[in-house]
Amino acid sequence: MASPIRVLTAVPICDGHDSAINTINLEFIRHGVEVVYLGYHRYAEDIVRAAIQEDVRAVGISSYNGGHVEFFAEVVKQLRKRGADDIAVFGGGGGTITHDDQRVMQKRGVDKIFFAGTSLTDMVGFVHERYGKAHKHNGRNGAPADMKLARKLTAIEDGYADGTKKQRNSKAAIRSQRSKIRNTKVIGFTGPGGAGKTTLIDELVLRLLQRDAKSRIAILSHDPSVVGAGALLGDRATMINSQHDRVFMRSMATRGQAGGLSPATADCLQLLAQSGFDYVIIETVGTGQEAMPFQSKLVDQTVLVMNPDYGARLQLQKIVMLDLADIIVVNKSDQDRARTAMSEIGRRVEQNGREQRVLATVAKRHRDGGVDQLCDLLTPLVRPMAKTSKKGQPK
Ligand code: B12
Repeated sequence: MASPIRVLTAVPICDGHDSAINTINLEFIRHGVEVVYLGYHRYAEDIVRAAIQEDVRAVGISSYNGGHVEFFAEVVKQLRKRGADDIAVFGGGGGTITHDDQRVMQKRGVDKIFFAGTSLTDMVGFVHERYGKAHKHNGRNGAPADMKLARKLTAIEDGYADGTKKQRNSKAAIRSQRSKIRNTKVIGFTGPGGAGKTTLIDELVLRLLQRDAKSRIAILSHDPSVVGAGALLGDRATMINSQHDRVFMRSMATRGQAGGLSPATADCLQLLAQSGFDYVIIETVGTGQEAMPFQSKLVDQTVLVMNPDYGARLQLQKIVMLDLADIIVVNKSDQDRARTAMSEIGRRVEQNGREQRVLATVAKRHRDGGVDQLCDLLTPLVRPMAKTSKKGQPK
């Protein structure tokens, strides 16, 4: 089976009209398209970086607040400048984009504008017809590193989709690939949907970027899908700090695999780790009580992110990751139930008799002390704020 069509959608800077694109996203997904949604109020530069890293076939822009002629043309220009002229640009903006505007925009390289009154069926049909076939890359050696890496990740995903690649999930295979990538720290984030994993990762990325002016970070973010179907790959819409040239982010659909990751995750992880990143962060889909996504030493450290509101205390006995995670984060700890949650979870992991840390965070809050602590725990060797003993040795 061929991989689904991947497109990226976004709303331009200074524009909060996201209702149209949300409707269009859902329709694309229902018709087998993997949609990487970047959200609203986005710079042309962020759209172009994301489109290249995600290796999408086209970028769909929904614009209502004016400036569309310049904005669409800027996206086309920057894509061309970065050698990604095979990524098409299309979109709409109801009555705010006139037919005269469209003529100018098409002269500047925009593929297609949809006007008010076009049916969703017509738009879906256009995407399938125009972007249904994979890019023919021109194989230029000068392609930027991000683009080369993005295309290799696509090739891995395609290999699993068409059956030419089989999952290497044996413990020995994973151990051998991990031993080749010692310089990269791999951190796995998991936890139920809505606990704030993506926001927490974004805040962690901010700290990692600030602490080491040269560090490069990769993020592999997963969202659920069934085999051959579409998916909303929406984690980028939450990311603010991760829209950065030192961050390479890739959104992956699970494509039918249960447990929180994709069949291609281990191979993609290996490729990223061999590509010189200092940190690779893996985010699973929102998981259930039984999930154990990071088996066989796939990652160096695991972080379980929880909501303070998980139900009765008995529920904690059933969450397998509470036995396995290195760090348990109770996010949204500004909520009333957080103190109880911290104490119940603390007592639950005490029973495991191994070194596990329980932290409270409010990831949505700027400069949150809990997120600082998490960053310290994950980066003990580079931490400039490390507490030292009297002898000057790190504690
Ligand atoms: C809904 C709406 C809002 C909602 C937005 C809710 C939301 N979260 O999106 C609210 C009430 C919040 C709002 C606020 C504002 N709005 Co308003 N809003 C609209 C409205 C009524 C509809 C837009 C819409 O969603 N249409 C539904 C879509 C599905 O249909 P469509 O627009 O016809 O689009 C078709 C195609 O173009 C295509 N399409 C659209 N996008 C894309 C993208 C892709 C990839 C593809 C393939 C196709 C495609 O899909 C449709 C197919 O039929 C328009 C007026 C209008 N009738 O268009 C004003 C309008 C866009 N808003 C306007 C203004 C001025 C504002 C405000 C600045 C008002 C204010 N002073 O506060 C704020 C700005 C908010 C912000 N943060 O940016 C103006 C813009 C004027 C301009 N550009 O010159 C408009 C045109 C109203 C007007 N006539 O004055 N707005």
